[in-house]
Parts: sequence; C-alpha cells; structure tokens
Amino acid sequence: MSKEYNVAILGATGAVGRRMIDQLAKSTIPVKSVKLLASSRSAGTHLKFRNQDLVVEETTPDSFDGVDLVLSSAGGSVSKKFLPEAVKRGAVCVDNTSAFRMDEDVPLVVPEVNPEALKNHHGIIANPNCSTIQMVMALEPVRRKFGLKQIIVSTYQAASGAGQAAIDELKKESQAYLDGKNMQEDAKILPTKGDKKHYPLAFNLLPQIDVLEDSGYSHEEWKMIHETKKIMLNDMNSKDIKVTATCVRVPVPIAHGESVYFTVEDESATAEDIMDVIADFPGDVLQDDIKNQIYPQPINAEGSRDTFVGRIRPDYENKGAFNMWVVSDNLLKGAAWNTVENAEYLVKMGLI
Ligand code: NAP
Ligand code: 3JN
Repeated sequence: MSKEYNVAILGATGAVGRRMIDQLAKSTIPVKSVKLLASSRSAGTHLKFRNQDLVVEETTPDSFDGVDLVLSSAGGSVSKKFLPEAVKRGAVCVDNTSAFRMDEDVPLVVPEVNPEALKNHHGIIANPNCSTIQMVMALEPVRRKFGLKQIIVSTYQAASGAGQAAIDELKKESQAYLDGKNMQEDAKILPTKGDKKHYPLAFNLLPQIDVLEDSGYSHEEWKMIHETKKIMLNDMNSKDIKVTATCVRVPVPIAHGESVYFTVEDESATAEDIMDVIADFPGDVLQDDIKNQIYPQPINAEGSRDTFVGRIRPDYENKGAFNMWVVSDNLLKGAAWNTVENAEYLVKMGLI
C-alpha cells in the first residue's frame, strides 16, 4: 500500500489557508489526517475537509508531532517561528511566505518550471510570490525555446493579495463612494498594513505593494526581480536575464493582471511562435483571439488553477521584443494551488 500522509495546514483560517484546505481535498496526495492550525484568535473554529468537520487548533511547536507534511501560510514571522520546529520533528514544509525564499538551501519552486529543484530540499520548500508565479508560468516556455534577455513587467494586483481584510476594505470603500461618503476613514490596511499612511483603493490605483525601499523599488518589485532569477536561473542575482518591475494595486477583488514586455535571444521568433509554445505549456491557457475580443480577464480567472495569457504581439520597433497580458487567480496558482502542487510533486518524486 502507498504511504498516506498526516498533513497540517498552518494559517488554515486565512484567505489562502481556506483555499489550501480545498486544494488539498482535490489533490492526488493520499491524506491520512488533516490538522488545521491558526492563532488563539480562531482556535475552536469549525472548518470542513472533504466531509470531515475539523476544529482549528492554536499553533504550538508540539502541534507538529507526528505530522509528515506542513502547508504553511500564516505570514513570514509565523513561518520563521514554527517551521524549523516542524522540520526538527520530521515534517517536510511547503511555505507560502517570503521567510525562506532567498535561503540558499531552500528550493523556490513552480512545479511546471523548475521541479528538479525540489530534490535539493532540506525540509523546507518555498512557494514564490503570486506575481512572480504567473509571470514565470507565461515566460518559461518562451525562455526554453527562444531564450530570454529582458523582462519589463507592470502588475495590476488584486486586493486579496493583502488578505481577506483588504477585500473587506475594498468593499466598504466602494459602498462609501457610491453613497457619496468619504472613503478615507475606511482605509486602514492598504497600501500596506504596517506603513504610516493608508489610502483608499476603491476607484483608485496604488503604486505601492509592500514597503518602499531606499532603492526606489517596493519590496514586491524586489521580490519579482530576484525570485524570477532564482526560479529560472537558480541564481537570485544572475545577470543573464535583466528584470525590472512596477507593482500596482488595483480595485479588483481576486486575480492579478500583468503587462509583460520581453525580449528574446532568437530574433526569428514570431508572435505566432510565442503563442504556440505558451499554448503547449502545462498550466497555461492561451486566450488570444483579437478578432473576437478574447483575452484574459480577472473575473474569468477567479477559481481556476490555470495561468491565462493573451494580447501577444510584437514590438514593431524592436526586433525580438514582444508584449503580452497575463492573468491568474493569485490565491490559487499564486498561492494555495502552487503550494499543494509542490506537495503533490514531492509525493510523486518520492521526496517526502
Ligand atoms: P489572512 O487572510 O490574513 O490569514 C492569515 C492566517 O494566518 C490566518 O489563518 C491567521 O489565523 C494565521 N495566523 C496569523 N498569526 C498567526 C500566529 N501567530 N500563529 C498561527 N497562525 C497565525 O492572510 P492570507 O491572505 O491568507 O495570507 C497569509 C500569508 O500568506 C501572508 O502573510 C503571506 O505571507 C502569504 N501570502 C503569500 C502570497 C504569495 O504571493 N505567494 C499571497 C498571499 C499571501 P487567525 O484566524 O487565528 O488570525
Ligand atoms: O500583495 C500581493 O498581491 C501579494 C502579497 C504577498 C505577500 C503578502 C504579505 C506577506 C507576501 C508574499 O508572499 O510575498 C508576504 C510575505 O510572506 O512576505
């Protein structure tokens, strides 16, 4: 009989954690038991895994006794505190936070792109940032066939990237705006929770995701640049592909959009060639039919595990350069599904 796994979900009550429960239920992982972990705030909450009623427990180091697999999404400081404890107790952890992403001995994995990196794990595997995941999903088939020289990306990121509370904030502000009221008093989280100022997102755009650094870039932009290099080239500082990013929060609840400009080494590549390799790549769906106004949209991507790519067109003024538009559900492929998919690969590859 094949091995069955005792699984713990850390951050189970969150926007991502709830989707992890659902993705695990739909996965190919043979599950023996599931433990739902969060803080003392939600200990005692009842949630369902398949038809089982489960009670959320407060997380302590001993919560990981007897656990084989941890799916973690409770924020970076919680991961730093508890995942080494889980590893000590023999668990393998797939972590959806940035806590360990840049550690040398921690693979940063999108399973369709760099599954071999999983072989180098020492107990922790990191899930990349949602904006990075959907971009590398769209660009990896292009890199493999035509080589990539440069990426210039602008993101259009949904409110849910900042958690359930940010979705609630967007809804409240939208209602206030429609009622002719001042939205400022509802702005308590965005652009980023810990920062000094908060601005309304409803009917607005915020060119700040995560903190702004002395370099002039936001930390989200920094993540996109260095995570892309680590995933594609196994070197977070590689100069082999130049990457720059502008990250913007938009008043959309779920699913991030990205405008991606890229240049390839093989300048004979055409837009049709680019479409063909993307259409053939597992997990990518080509939605590119301009005569019929078919292109990716967040409202259609919500709830799907796929990455949708369209508006692929050449830059007619620069050879070997293209534009495209990429949309994916940031809470699924960008978070919960990629985490569970990494765990599926660990099982399939005999690495857990
Ligand atoms: P969320 O809706 O605010 O949920 C946070 C979860 O963490 C809740 O289950 C919360 O439990 C739990 N938690 C908070 N403090 C805890 C503690 N001290 N001990 C145990 N559990 C604790 O946030 P979310 O949107 O699901 O995101 C959660 C984290 O996932 C983020 O902080 C981020 O690190 C990561 N994330 C990554 C991506 C990505 O790009 N890959 C995208 C989104 C989020 P309570 O119910 O008890 O408060
Ligand atoms: O804002 C978004 O759209 C994505 C947010 C991701 C996020 C939010 C809070 C903390 C992260 C992440 O995964 O990079 C983190 C974090 O763990 O640093």
